[in-house]
Amino acid sequence: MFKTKEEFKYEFSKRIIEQYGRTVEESHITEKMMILESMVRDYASVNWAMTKMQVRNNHQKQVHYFSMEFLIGRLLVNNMMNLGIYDIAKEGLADYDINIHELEELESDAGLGNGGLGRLAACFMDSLASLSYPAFGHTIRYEYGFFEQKIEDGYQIELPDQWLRLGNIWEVRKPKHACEVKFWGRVEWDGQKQKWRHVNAECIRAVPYDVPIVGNNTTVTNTLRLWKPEPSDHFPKGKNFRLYLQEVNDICQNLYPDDSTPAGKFLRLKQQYFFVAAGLNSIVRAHLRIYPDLSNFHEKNVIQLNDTHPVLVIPELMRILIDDYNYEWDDAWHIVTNTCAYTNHTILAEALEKWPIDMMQNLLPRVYQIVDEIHKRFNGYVKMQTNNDERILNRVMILKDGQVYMAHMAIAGSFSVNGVALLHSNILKDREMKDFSDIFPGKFNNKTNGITHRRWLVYSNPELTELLKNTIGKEWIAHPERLSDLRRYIDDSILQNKFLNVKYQRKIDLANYIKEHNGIEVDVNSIFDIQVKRLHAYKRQLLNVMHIIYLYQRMKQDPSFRIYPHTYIFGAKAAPSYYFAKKVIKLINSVADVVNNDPDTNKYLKVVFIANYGVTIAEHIIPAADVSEQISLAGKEASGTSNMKFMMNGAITLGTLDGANVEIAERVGDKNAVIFGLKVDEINRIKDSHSYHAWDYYNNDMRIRKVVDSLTDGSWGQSREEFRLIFDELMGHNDEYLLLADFDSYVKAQERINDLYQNKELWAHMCLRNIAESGYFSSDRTIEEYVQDIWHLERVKK
Ligand code: DL6
Repeated sequence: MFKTKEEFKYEFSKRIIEQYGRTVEESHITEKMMILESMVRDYASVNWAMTKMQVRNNHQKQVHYFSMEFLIGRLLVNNMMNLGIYDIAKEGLADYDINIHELEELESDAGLGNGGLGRLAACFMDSLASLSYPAFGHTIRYEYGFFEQKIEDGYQIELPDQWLRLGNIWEVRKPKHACEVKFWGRVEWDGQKQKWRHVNAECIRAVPYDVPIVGNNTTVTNTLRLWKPEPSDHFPKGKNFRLYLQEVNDICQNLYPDDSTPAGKFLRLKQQYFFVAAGLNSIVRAHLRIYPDLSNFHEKNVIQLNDTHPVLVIPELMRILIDDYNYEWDDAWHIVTNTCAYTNHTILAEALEKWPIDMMQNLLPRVYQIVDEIHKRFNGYVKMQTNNDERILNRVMILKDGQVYMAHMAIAGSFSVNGVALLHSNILKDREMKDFSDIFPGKFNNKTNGITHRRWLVYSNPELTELLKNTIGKEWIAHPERLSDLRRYIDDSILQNKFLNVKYQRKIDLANYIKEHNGIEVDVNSIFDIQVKRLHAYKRQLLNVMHIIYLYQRMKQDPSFRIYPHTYIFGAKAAPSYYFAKKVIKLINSVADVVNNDPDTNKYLKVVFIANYGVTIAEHIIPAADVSEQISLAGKEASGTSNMKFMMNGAITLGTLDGANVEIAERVGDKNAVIFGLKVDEINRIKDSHSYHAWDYYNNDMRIRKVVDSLTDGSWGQSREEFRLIFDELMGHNDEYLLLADFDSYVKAQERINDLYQNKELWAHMCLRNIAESGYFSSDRTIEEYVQDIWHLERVKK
């Protein structure tokens, strides 16, 4: 492999000639990009093969991270940086007059996810490899990512996200590890063998595509296994061929198909079982290549269930042990419950999955039988633990009201259940899942999320990284907690100025992006106040817009009232069938149209909606932020991870005491975050006593009334009905997420930001303090906690 620039250039030109029959100069830019990618992949493959061999030969325990999503983003720069070959490649390409950044821009984001849970999985994979722990990820090889968002006339339009348009050079198809996954059919008792058989099943072949996950500054390279469905050799007798092919393809077309119809629900369940069954099959086979049986399976494998989507691992592993390897129920249960661990990422009822029993029974007849048995035995256990308390039993049952409660099965079948921030874990333990934590004391724990500082600081903000290196050296790159070395310098005025200058450069970069993509000029000296995340009512983007409307109305009404110039920036995708969320996007864009074009106010106030928010765009946006909007209703955001990315890049959190904001605020101290709004216990009191009346706020606060009225009086250039849905959500449905209750304290928090920002010295001090305290939120710390408390792994041995 190349070690010098000259070797790189030789290899690069040789491959271009061999592959495309042209010289470097003659080749097309996409050809150059694909050759560069293939060189990096091959560079990594030696370590990849070695890692697999070392783990196997040393009989090491591995973690298998099962997740419906891995939002890995682009890999080219990440892999080159992690391998330490970025500079060689950059300089070698420059000799050919190729700007490496132009090649980087051609890579598409691997869109195998849609939000925090998927990006967390990707950060975890990066940290696992970089800390040299053996790990596998399992998911589906989706043909299309979540969706590509375009904004037309202010509305969100969804287009297919063709992330595989240029192929995916990182993946390696591994047909030898393919297996069959069975759906439909029925079960019958085989009296001779004394066991159940799944007959008349429709088989679908699962073929793995492996992607190397390259660690930083280590030879360890792990695997992300993407499962692709293909037609089976055992073609279902009598089935229409085209229909069968269609059904096979459907499994991997999209992440989260619309589940508002039974067909959509079936498809989601099919997807889940497909990758769970395939993943388990490959783990079991790999285990049996080393050990004579599966009795020590749990000593060599731990399976982390990323939310409820992969929870079918529990009955499927039981099925494999009992049906395929003749284990007795209790022995199988012992293995399963010592293998599986479950992470909960949300308490929102709609995200805690339940599947209709008849659906599971039809699609997965043998698996369902096992679920039923788990349910019965779990009931017995609960009765024993609770002195036959029927009320508790009713609340925790796995099968009830004709549905399978996946979270309940996850808790029953795992040895560990964790939340993703302290507050969230406590809410699970003390409120939402209290019955379970009483039944299983000790099973519940917290693992506060983290983000990989390599992607989110080192690679995406090289200017800040350079400044940090020049100030505190580079130990923090391998040991992010050492960012705390910065504490000593946060009052150094030279450093403060340098930091403000770096921020300014990044704001110019973002301003250029906005000019190019939105056609809006923004003032680089204004406060860049940014809210980027999925669009959801509980995240309260609407509160942010309401505040903008209030500022605009007040400036229009009172020429003596002016704010420090502010650019409010949003980025958010709304689920295609989530009408309220789509209306909020339309509202943001409609308000932007009016505000940005009003010469009375547009020196002070601009609003920008950046379309198609995703990993790559985030890498531009986050380093440019002055203010990080984290304004969910307290208790609803499990953790949040953009809050950590912003903090690490020196933005000030403007947030509620929700999710990991609580820990951020604790670490940076009251003075270095701007916290507002109702706290969880206050909200619980309000909700429990049904004492909240949105109309009282409307009637008693003129600001609120004017803002709310503007939704239906045509202020935003629309018909009066355009935003009726939003009005109804607030006033008709009594403002479920308490926006009106938090409005006043949000206005005050924004005023504090205004004041603080104008004191440059103080502001820079605050930003640097945030960076200095952000090491805790590296996913390296999170992974070490998972390793110590749950997974019990050792680093890959040579
Ligand atoms: O844990 C990762 C991430 C949290 O940071 C967010 O607070 C939480 O909303 C998100 N949860 C999901 C839930 N998806 N489902 N189901 O994405 O997880």
